Amino acid sequence: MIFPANHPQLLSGNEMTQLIKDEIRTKEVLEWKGIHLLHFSNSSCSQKTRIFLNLKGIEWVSHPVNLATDENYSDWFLGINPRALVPVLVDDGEVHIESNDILKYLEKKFPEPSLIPNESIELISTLLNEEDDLHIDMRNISFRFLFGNKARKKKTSSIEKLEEDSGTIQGKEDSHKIKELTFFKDFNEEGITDEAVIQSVSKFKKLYDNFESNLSKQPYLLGVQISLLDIAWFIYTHRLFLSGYPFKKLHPKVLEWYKHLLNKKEFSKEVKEPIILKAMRSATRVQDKIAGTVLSKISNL
Ligand SMILES: N[C@@H](CCC(=O)N[C@@H](CS)C(=O)NCC(=O)O)C(=O)O
Repeated sequence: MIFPANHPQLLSGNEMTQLIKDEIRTKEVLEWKGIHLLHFSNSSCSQKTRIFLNLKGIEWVSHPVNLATDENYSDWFLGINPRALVPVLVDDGEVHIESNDILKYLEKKFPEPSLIPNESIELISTLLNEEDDLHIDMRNISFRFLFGNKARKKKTSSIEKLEEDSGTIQGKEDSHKIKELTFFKDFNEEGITDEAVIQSVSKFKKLYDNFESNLSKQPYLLGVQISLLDIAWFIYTHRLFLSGYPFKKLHPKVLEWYKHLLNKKEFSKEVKEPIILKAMRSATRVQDKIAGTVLSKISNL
């Protein structure tokens, strides 16, 4: 597959998720020059964005936002993303949110090396929407099996703050915010239930069955060359792998592809697990083993 360098069909700037200048309440970012990324070390969408930046060799300024202390609910952060989510890209004072839109924007600005092949733009956009639609499913798995069902409880004050925030996106009240609020309210109340795990895992399994057949014919998800789709799915696969999803048994080709990507430094350095998270994951795994509630058992895989 040939990957041309220019992308005339990529979305134009105003079709992407970019805040209008007047919507940016944290005015200091208007003065920032160059590429700045607001991100969190262990956030999957931030990891995806950082791997993309690494592969492109783009220079960027790092602004860590600590999700563990709800820093994303500060007035400062809500002033650049009223959804209270990372990552956020600031490029010469312009504010872009939504990781897949950020990456499409960067692809257009930095076409080499190509990570969105011209002939696959529509396909990639569709598949990236599918990936984004699974974000809450990914959260269900991560929160249940990696962070433990109690560890990421959201402060009521943070939930109320997001509920009351009046920030808009592209001139409109944000319809996505309700999804975030619902997730965290439900999570605070009952954690991630077995039922939620079963449903989320079955969605992933269906997609991995397709990937398994693609990857038995070609090295990367879209062909012979690495693309943004590989980066996006590498991150999900990494999370599922650490959560105990049985790749070896169900999707050996996917496992091979994942390990091949993990061997690349641009990938491995972004998913390095901090000791504290590794300890939380191990403790969760031990408890699950004792209770007979590991992922494969709950999901009957
Ligand atoms: N669709 C969004 C999802 C972003 C998202 O959910 N980010 C998570 C981290 S991966 C976040 O900021 N969560 C806030 C929290 O946990 O408080 C994107 O692709 O950028």
